[in-house]
Amino acid sequence: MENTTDNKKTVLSGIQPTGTITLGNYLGAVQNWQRMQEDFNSVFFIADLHALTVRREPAEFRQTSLDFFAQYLACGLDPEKCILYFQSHVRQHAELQWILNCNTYVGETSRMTQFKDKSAKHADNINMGLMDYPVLMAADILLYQTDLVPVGIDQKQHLELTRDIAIRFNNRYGETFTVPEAYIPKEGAKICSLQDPTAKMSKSDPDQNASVSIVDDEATIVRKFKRAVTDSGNEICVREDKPGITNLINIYSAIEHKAVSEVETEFVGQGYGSFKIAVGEAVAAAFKPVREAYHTLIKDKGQLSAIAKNGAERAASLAEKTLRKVKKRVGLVAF
Ligand code: ATP
Ligand code: LTN
Repeated sequence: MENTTDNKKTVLSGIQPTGTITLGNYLGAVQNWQRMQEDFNSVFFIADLHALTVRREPAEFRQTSLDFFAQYLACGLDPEKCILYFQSHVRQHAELQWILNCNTYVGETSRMTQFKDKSAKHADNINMGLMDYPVLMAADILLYQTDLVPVGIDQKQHLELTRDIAIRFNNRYGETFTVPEAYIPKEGAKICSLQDPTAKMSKSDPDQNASVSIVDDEATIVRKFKRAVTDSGNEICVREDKPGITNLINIYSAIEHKAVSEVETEFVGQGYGSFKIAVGEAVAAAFKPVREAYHTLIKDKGQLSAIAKNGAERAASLAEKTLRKVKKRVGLVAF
């Protein structure tokens, strides 16, 4: 990553540390990051500053953030192959955000869908951070001269704003930032809730049966799939009027790396009941090594802190290069 003479593109992404990593986050995001770290200069962080836009209980938030870091590692993100750190440990993120704030219009952030949704959901706490969330995200991305940002479809609008900010800054002050592109996977872009297959699986869903965590035990995973809401009829195929079965087929296909048509053939003539168990068992088997690795990693705080500190140092030295350039461009005095 520090080798700037290579021709590799830079990839960056993050997740807010709330709850635990779900099957949706895994198939939509982390599984792709793990693949991408082999071929790209990769930067992955815990978006803990972003998570402060909603009120958190401090002790619980600290623990969840640490758990999340161990889960990143358990999913196969390798500190030898990518830079892993906590956003709050690299002060350049917040510093660049201020300068970008002064180059972003209130009208641009207040029209973001996520801001409107979250304002409605947290009507008693519409804080400045909630509206400024996408500008911090732009700072995260632009600090590392990122080419590609692997995210689910819900983050596309924030990526477009990031591009607008970068282009505007470059036009006003001269070429400074790489203009990034969103990388939205075809498979796994939207895994749906097991209880409402028309809605996205979400880690903050209060219904425990709606989502599957990567650290759920085998019996829990199979039980959640057995209880998954399915559709009328008994045919196992992808169809618009069968959102429940379609979601289960998509999950099985993504986890087993099989084409959807292959999955449909495999289960011809079988009932919903046995199919649900098969999907549950496949997910449980795939997550078993992840869960085991997580339980080992979380016991070793020394190792986690060493990896996070090293990641933050490497990230800060890259980020500082961009930040220094930005400060010079806007006319701040430097000695
Ligand atoms: P929350 O419930 O806290 O809003 P979330 O589960 O929706 O969380 P995010 O933190 O918003 O997840 O997203 C983390 C990453 O995972 C993003 O790249 C997002 O696009 C992706 N992602 C989240 N949910 C899904 C899903 N159901 N299917 C595919 N990708 C998803
Ligand atoms: N908003 C993102 C999390 C996030 C992010 C980023 C993703 C914060 N900063 C930079 C990609 C790049 C989300 O997934 N909710």
